[in-house]
Amino acid sequence: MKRIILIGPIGCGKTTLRQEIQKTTKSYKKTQTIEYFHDIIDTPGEYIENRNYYSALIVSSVDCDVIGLTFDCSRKYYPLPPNIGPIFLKPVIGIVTKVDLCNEEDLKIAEQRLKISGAERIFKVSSKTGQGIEELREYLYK
Ligand SMILES: Nc1nc2c(ncn2[C@@H]2O[C@H](COP(=O)(O)OP(=O)(O)OP(=O)(O)O)[C@@H](O)[C@H]2O)c(=O)[nH]1
Ligand SMILES: [Mg+2]
Repeated sequence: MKRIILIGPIGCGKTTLRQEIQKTTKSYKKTQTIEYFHDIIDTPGEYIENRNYYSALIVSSVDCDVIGLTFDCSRKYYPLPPNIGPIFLKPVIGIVTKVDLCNEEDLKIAEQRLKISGAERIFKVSSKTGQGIEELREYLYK
């Protein structure tokens, strides 16, 4: 199993994705602080949108096997810095979320942005339709 830390903008769907991966009941709650689970670390979007919190993300990522940079493809503004991946010293994957809301062009742009931030492999998921979730689960739990 690979323990993943989900990092991405406010409201991009990290917590919903965590609930989907863990197959637990979905309940909406804004993430206020870093939340630790045996298989996933969930972080608040504010932490990557505000440089002052980078060190907290780096410290938490030490307990993980992989960094999951997450971005909602329906969103135009992209707040993740280019080439942030290497600061974590761990493999980085990109997770494009909310693909149920996006067209091919949006998907391509989201994918490119995550690659520029340092993601090596890209997963495209929807926590609403379940699209792409099994592929991600397989990658994490195999
Ligand atoms: N259409 C659609 N909506 C989604 C999807 N995933 C999450 N959402 C919605 O997006 C909103 C924000 O989801 P969260 O999972 O709380 O986002 P987050 O990244 O954890 O946000 P923070 O905790 O604030 O950083 C909620 O209203 C979700 O229902 C998805 O795959 N498709
Ligand atoms: Mg959250």
